[in-house]
Amino acid sequence: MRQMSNFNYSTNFQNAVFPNPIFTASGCAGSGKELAQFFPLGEIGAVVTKSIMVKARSGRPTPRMAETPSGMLNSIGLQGPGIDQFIAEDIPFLQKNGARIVVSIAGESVDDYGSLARRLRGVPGLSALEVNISCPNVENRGQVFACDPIASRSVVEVVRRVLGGELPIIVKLSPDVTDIVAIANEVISAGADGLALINTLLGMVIDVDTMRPKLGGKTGGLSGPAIRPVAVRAIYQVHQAFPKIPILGMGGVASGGDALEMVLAGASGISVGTATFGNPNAVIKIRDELANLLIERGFTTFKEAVGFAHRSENAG
Ligand code: RRO
Repeated sequence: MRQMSNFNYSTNFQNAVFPNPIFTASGCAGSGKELAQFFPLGEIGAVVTKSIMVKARSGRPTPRMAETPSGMLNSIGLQGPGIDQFIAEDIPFLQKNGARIVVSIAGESVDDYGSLARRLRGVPGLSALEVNISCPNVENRGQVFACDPIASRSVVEVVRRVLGGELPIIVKLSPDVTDIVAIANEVISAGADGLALINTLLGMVIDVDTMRPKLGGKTGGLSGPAIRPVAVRAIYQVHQAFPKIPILGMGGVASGGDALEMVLAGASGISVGTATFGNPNAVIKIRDELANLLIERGFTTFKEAVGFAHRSENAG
């Protein structure tokens, strides 16, 4: 990186401060064990853990992945060890490895989210909570809280009530809605400190030889470069409506240029997910590329660049 010493790369989500804005994306790096073989976890902004539920869960039938043009479908179905084992094993591992930790939670009911927040209250070493209300791989669409403004509000209200002001709450929204700004408005007024934009889009692939869906769960979440323009649009719209609410942007970021696009649209942090499957060092590569691009463009702090596309539009 060029002249990094004069460049302030730090970002924050409410009172959680990160030395740089490049995070893992929930679900794409587990609890960091695999990535820790490639780089010290403390070198990235934060590890966002795979969304954890109250109980252990084995997930959906295989196959659980399918390649698509410029992307992939996943149909994992919230596989995980459950909150107790996660707190006992995964958090201590991340702490020992110097990671800043954003814990992602997911539930089948509003009560589940309350229970998860209660279990996490007082756990040391956490930077923030990601409240995932937008997993597409659930048994019915009624469980995709983020598609319904009232359900979205109820989840965030309960988490806020349980946590008080203990941790910043970042709520993860779905792009599969008519008006993402309306959902953002509900969760912000219910107490969200930040938003994670976007989860995967619901998709499907049919194998023309077997003439059946390729995924065991039939449908899956579409990620990768194919969805990046959808993510940039969502970030831009939400930042325009709520310029003070920090956004963790994600969806097909594979280079510093891709990350810069999201920052200019209004993201205060960037999660890298699908790119990690092809290159386990993608998060580090993107961290360095983005810093260089910002320095080349004359920025002395990362924060000056957040939402710049809106400002230049106004100026022009
Ligand atoms: O576990 C999954 O299948 C999954 C989740 Br929780 C999510 O939020 N997004 C996604 O694409 N897959």
